[in-house]
Amino acid sequence: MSTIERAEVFVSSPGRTFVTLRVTTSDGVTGLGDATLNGRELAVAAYLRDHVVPLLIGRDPARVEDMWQFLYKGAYWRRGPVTMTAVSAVDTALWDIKGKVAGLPVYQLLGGRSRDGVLVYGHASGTDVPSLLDDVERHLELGYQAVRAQAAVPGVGGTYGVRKGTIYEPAAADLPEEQPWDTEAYLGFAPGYLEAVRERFGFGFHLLHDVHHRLTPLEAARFGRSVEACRLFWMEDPTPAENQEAFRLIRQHTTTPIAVGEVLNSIWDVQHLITGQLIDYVRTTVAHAGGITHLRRIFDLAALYQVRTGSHGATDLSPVSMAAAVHLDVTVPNFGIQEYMGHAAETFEVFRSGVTFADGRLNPSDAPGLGVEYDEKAAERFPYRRRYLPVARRLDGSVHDW
Ligand code: CS2
Ligand code: MG
Repeated sequence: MSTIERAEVFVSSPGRTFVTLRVTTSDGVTGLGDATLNGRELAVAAYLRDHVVPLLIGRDPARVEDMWQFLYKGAYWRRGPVTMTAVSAVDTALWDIKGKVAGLPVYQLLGGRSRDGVLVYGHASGTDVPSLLDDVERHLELGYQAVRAQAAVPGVGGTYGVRKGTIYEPAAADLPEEQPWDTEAYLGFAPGYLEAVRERFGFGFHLLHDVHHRLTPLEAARFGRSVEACRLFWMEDPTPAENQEAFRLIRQHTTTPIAVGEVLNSIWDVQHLITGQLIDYVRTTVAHAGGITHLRRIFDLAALYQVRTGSHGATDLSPVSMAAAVHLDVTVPNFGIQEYMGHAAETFEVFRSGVTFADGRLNPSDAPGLGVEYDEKAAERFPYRRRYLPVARRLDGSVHDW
């Protein structure tokens, strides 16, 4: 029987910081997992190196479900982003190994294709409405059939989601950048630029928007109602999701679809949202919600309630978890859409991925496993850089949800 012989944790910053787990079996088969948690990367690296890796050595890599239960229940302390990102990385690496041993791409182990490609959405943004419209046009010309639109709110510096340069990266400073936030200014401005997108480009593509946890439930209800004529594919994270019941109030006032879940990391964190049909898309990911094994459970629960998938796919999810996401997306019956923000060129000097983009869709590699390679030699050229996500403060100086 093959056993796990080695498990290495790599922290490198090619374009941005990533934490990558590589598991190697006694037969020399390797598997990769993404253990990146934006702004808290070293916490997961330490959790893996100091607490998880010693448990992996000598175990059977084929026992993926057993390993998941062993790491989840064996920790005693339940859930949380650090623990679940570490569990996710191990799980993903074992699925990669399982595919390589079977000589099959992971999606074939998950039931085979249900669709010919994975619909994705890209991120259009602008410092003002004209530059946003130009960026939406650029994405449509690139073949995207779905585009997220975010614009800076006049007078509110550092508004969420506005790209600086070619790749959007919010974790840009060695200490948290403190950004002002003004809900009234946002509520008075954002509906207008979403209407401007529809006026300029029509309804022949999906338009998405990320509120990014910034509103109270009633403000979110007001926002959702104000943009109903824009026919959004979804409004994302309209209010913080710790209080899952809060979404019922939003639901009572607007038919704008709701997407939640990127900051959540277990089926229990989205259970009420799904079973109460309080959301339309669940955004949990391979990287943060327990890997392929647990994310499949979340997606299957969602399918019972006609909630579709809409996994997070920002730059801080590495090409490893993006590849795993596409393997899962291409198989699940209740797939909705996959976020695809892309990565910097330096990232692909370290990660070689077989995922392909064409006509607004992604497809997984047909290589055995996930179809991703990690070049640790190249990674040495990109030493770790500490970066924090910003912190938002209201105009009175009090901390707000960023
Ligand atoms: C955003 C993310 O892509 C999204 O939907 O919410 O960019 C998020 O801000 C980052 O992933 C945080 O690291
Ligand atoms: Mg988001």
